[in-house]
Amino acid sequence: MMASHKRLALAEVRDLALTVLTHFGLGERQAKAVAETMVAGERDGCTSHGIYRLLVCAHTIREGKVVVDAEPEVHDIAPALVRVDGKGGYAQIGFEEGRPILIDKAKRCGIAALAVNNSVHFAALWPEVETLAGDGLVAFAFTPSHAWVAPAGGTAPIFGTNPIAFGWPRPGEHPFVFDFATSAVARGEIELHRREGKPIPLGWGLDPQGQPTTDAGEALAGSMLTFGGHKGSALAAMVELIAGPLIGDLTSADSLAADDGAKASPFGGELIIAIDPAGFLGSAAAEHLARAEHLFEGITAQGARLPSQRRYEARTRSLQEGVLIPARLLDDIQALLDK
Ligand code: NDP
Ligand code: PYC
Repeated sequence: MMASHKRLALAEVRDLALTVLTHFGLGERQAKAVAETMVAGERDGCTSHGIYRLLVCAHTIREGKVVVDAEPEVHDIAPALVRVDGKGGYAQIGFEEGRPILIDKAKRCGIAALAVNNSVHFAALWPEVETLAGDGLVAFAFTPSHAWVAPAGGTAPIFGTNPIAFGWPRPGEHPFVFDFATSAVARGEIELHRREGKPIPLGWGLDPQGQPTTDAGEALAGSMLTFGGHKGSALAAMVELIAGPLIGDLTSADSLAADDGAKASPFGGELIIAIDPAGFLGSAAAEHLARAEHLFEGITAQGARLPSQRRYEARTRSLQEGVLIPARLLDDIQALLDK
């Protein structure tokens, strides 16, 4: 094992996360839900959204940007629509509250959407689409963040890192899931490069003067770039629109303005859409889902891998062996408990 890393069992990661979150005054329900997403991030090798985020949560709570005892409020607004007002708490409990209603509506109407509003969001989206796909639904999730990303052809931040996640149910297999930022990479990944003093590849960001940079700190101070040039830029704009104004919530620019220099996690909304294959297909759904498997076979037969394959493999390993956490990160997390 690398001396710079320590191996922890997942139960130890969970205990550490709960200890820190409750130390900062986060209520029990939120602490549990938030800790679970961090454990899932570490377990699946998604370290930019694992327990590194304890540093971010501690700061966000200390800045007074989270309602620590928030209780989400459900608004059942239409047969296929549900809105959950997160009341200023973390988005995880908004999703937790809305999920069973979304599933029920999707199964009754064939398609349904959940808007989680007024929430603090720092998390990866794959846990949500994966669980919905596990319930047999095709799922999409979108959320804006803070205005950190320049549009293609521009040099000033306007978009958030705006992730898009998709989940597809597979009989007898883990769901097919992808989840990525519409920026070249998540901001958390650039933060991790900065912490480790590592350069970033060209194409991830511009310095404050609008010039390409390999310096993580300069890119964080300047602007991040979208993936795929104008294509990622258009998708980032779509996420702003459908998970901002469409659901009556903030854009990434609004979120950054509301942050007012606190450097806390983004605040706003998330849109989750669920489709029941049986809505279109009725009793033929199983036959068509089985047909979809040919697509996955066609990908893997070429030696290419499916998105989430790495994650599922990491999960199997972590459940047996635990996870390696950088010793410096553990020190920084422990130091939070002295504050
Ligand atoms: P990546 O660029 O690492 O891309 C992630 C996705 O692409 C995963 O589904 C991954 O699967 C898949 N993938 C990667 N390499 C391959 C490959 N060679 N073949 C097939 N599939 C591949 O992620 P990002 O840095 O863009 O985003 C990381 C996380 O950050 C996301 O979970 C996102 O939700 C989160 N995020 C959250 C935000 C928020 O506001 N809450 C904002 C921005 C990002 P695998 O996991 O198996 O490698
Ligand atoms: O890594 O880009 C990111 C991010 C923003 C909000 C949560 N994660």
